Amino acid sequence: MKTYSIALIPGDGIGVPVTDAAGQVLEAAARRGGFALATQTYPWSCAFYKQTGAMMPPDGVETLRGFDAIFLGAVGWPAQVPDSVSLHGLLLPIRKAFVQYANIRPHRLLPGVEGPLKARQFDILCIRENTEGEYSGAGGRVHVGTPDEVAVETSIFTRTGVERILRFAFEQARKRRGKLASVTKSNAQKYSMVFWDEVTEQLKPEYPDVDVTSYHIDAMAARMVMAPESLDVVVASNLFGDILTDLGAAIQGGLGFAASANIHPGRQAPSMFEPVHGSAPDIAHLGIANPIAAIWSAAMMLDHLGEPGAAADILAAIEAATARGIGTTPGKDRTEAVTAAVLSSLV
Ligand code: GGG
Repeated sequence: MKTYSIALIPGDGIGVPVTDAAGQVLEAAARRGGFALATQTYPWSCAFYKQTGAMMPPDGVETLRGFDAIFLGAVGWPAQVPDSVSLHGLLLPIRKAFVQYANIRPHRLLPGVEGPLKARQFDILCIRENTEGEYSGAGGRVHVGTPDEVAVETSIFTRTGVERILRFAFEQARKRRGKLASVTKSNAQKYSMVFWDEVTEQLKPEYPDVDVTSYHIDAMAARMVMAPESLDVVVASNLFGDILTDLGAAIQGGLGFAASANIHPGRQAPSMFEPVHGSAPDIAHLGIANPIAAIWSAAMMLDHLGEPGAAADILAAIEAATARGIGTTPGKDRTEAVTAAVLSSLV
């Protein structure tokens, strides 16, 4: 029987219950699909940081390298560890080390989910550059705590990095409805974003079947609210993609529905799957975290691993649950109730 090795990092807060839910669903889908999952759990988190002084061990990345995929819950517990430390200590190093340069985030309304917009029929695939740009971590501070203090944070855009994410987005558009929106702020950011626009123009002739339009980030934010049905694939830099996909999550009904995949397209290293949401300390102990984003991310993982049938089964099970009104309203249903509803379609 085919067995896939999965490194599971529940992380902090609601990362723990939602990865548990996703794990139960993955097991059920594997049984049904005739394959197996060999899961190894790692306790890397802010609690781990408090004990050891690091978010993961020095050989953490090497430990993960041999797995077929990584499944992550959420990172962050700001009351104990500054968010900048936890993010740069776990999630961002994994994305960079395994060159998971394509962060894929689907935004559409599940059956039974109202969402805040009148628009009902949008289906957007956001592609976020995931390894450089504004989250490159290059910078520093001098004269700290004095009136002369200076903080510098440098965005890094390489031709390799920009070209590969744009090519990935063109390919995705080609597989979908053939429309690509490339997002920058090239009127204000006259080096990096003008460069991004230029690379988009340079690649255009190679994809004559894709209708590509460049937008400024502010105009795209408005469009995602006013005319989301006009969008197909949206590609943006690391920071812009991070922000736009929280907006995407909002229009699909909330962060509890927003799934994501951090893909290493070359497949020489593991890809990582995670819900878009963070650790949500305010609701972490209430038992009401919506596991749908994590379960949908698990479906994306199976699709990536070569089990599209099992992935489709999970998505259908999510849709059957939400169509019955389960998991559709934030805080209404308990995590176990939503998980049980999804599992009931996978027996
Ligand atoms: N589910 C992973 C998580 O904790 N996300 C919260 C977050 O702030 N992520 C930052 C990022 O995606 O760059």
